[in-house]
Amino acid sequence: MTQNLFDLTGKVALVTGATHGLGMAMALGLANAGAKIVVNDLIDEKLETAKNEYSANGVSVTTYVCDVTNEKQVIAMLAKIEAEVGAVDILVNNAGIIKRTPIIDMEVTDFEMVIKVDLIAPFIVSKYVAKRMIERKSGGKIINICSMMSELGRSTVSAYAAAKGGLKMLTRSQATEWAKYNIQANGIGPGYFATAQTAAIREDGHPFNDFIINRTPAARWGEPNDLVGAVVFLASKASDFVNGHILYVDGGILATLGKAGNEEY
Ligand code: NAP
Ligand code: GCO
Repeated sequence: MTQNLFDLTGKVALVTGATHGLGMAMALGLANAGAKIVVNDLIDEKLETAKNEYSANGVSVTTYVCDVTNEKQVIAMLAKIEAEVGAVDILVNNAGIIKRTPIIDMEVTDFEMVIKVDLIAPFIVSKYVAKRMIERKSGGKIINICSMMSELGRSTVSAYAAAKGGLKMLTRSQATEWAKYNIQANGIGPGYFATAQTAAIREDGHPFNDFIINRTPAARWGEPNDLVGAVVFLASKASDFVNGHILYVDGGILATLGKAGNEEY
């Protein structure tokens, strides 16, 4: 019988911050591949709303209030997940924030907060998830959500780029230390996607919208569902020999210098 390399039946997937946006789309994709889904967020009301949206899509999720930057809360949440749902087999470090401010004007506290959520939190959650995978001898999957800013700089997003660049190298470090335990640590690098996080630079005729359409060979913003194939691949047996890889889902942005207008010369 042909083994279904992409079947996640019986696996427990934690997708951090997945009450909407890219996290929810990835969680729904993992559920449709058979995984049991766990979602955390900072605010219980958002989790309740999200639970209804998941249910409307035919997916039952278990939710926990947890600030992923708080080590004690993460340890407590993971213990509850293991007791109530099962030990985490697939971790998607999706939770993230961004602050768009020129370096000269950025408060140190703002820089620190972005680093805390986008880099230190994935370190914390991955550390305790991987510890249980090693103790259980279960193997597992760590998937860190990186960014174009893992490779490129852009004005006003220095903290975010520093965090996402660091997250790329944390991914490779996790792969180096954990591959021998059959834990595959990889990343997904979304291009520019239409979510709440980019609304401010995409909507109401913002000039950045035209820039991205021109800068992206696919000539469109990504839609959250564009990430489902990548996350199911990296969560499944199909990627058991893939380690430390950042899979960019960017419509071709990183493949090109870009173009001025519609020239073809
Ligand atoms: P989003 O709409 O801003 O959602 C981020 C989620 O993370 C929210 O649910 C947020 O919860 C949660 N979160 C933030 N801080 C948290 C904390 N301390 N503890 C727990 N949850 C926390 O972002 P998105 O556009 O869906 O992006 C999701 C991920 O993809 C982020 O890591 C982002 O950097 C990355 N990414 C996005 C794009 C894009 O174009 N949109 C491209 C590349 C990478 P609250 O709503 O309660 O604050
Ligand atoms: C920005 C955007 C980007 C995207 C994404 C690109 O202000 O440049 O928010 O950072 O969120 O990370 O991959």
